[in-house]
Amino acid sequence: MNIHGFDFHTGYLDRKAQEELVDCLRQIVQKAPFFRPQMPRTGKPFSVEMTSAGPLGWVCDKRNGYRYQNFHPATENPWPPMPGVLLSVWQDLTGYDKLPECCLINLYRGEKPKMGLHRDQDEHDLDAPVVSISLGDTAVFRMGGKNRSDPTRSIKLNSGDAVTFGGDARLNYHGIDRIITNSSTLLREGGRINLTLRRVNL
Ligand code: MD6
Ligand code: FE
Repeated sequence: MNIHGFDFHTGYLDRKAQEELVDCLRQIVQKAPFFRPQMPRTGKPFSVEMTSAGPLGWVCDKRNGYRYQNFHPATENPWPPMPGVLLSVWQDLTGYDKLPECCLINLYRGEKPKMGLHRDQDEHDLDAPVVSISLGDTAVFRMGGKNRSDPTRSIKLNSGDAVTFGGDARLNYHGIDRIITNSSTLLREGGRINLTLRRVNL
């Protein structure tokens, strides 16, 4: 991959590590259930469900838009702690001197879930990379450039793949076009889970 700051680690987690991570996520989701965010202003529901772990979680609704907050929007409880294994992944892939504060958990399941072209720009610390881990069904990921109209390329993200977005690529546009149903046996209920680890505060 020749985009500076965009690193693609194919097969980063082996099957056993993926299964252990899924067990860990089940415990998180018991305490912090998936919810369906809404677009700012229009209130249109996302096709993806979300939850978070760590001191901060990313939420979005019609009234208050995109933001990080320290409690779950439905239970109003603090988010479950960041799993230690994800702190190790962060250290290994980024070597960054500050810890990630949010593990955003995206669930792609049901009728044609996708995520439109966007930039991750709600964080204050834009020097910190974003680390993404894919679990379950393969995703067709779209990688763009600094402007929405820049050329894009399509990349398949398989279960166990990790991607880091840092440096010049930190604010590049990207999205998920579609999920290839039944391409993985990892998740009993099917679908795909994506984790993104983020440092939010400076
Ligand atoms: C996803 N990923 O893979 C969506 N954001 O489901 C993202 O939006 C993303 O993969 C920032 C950095 C890496 C990512
Ligand atoms: Fe993103």
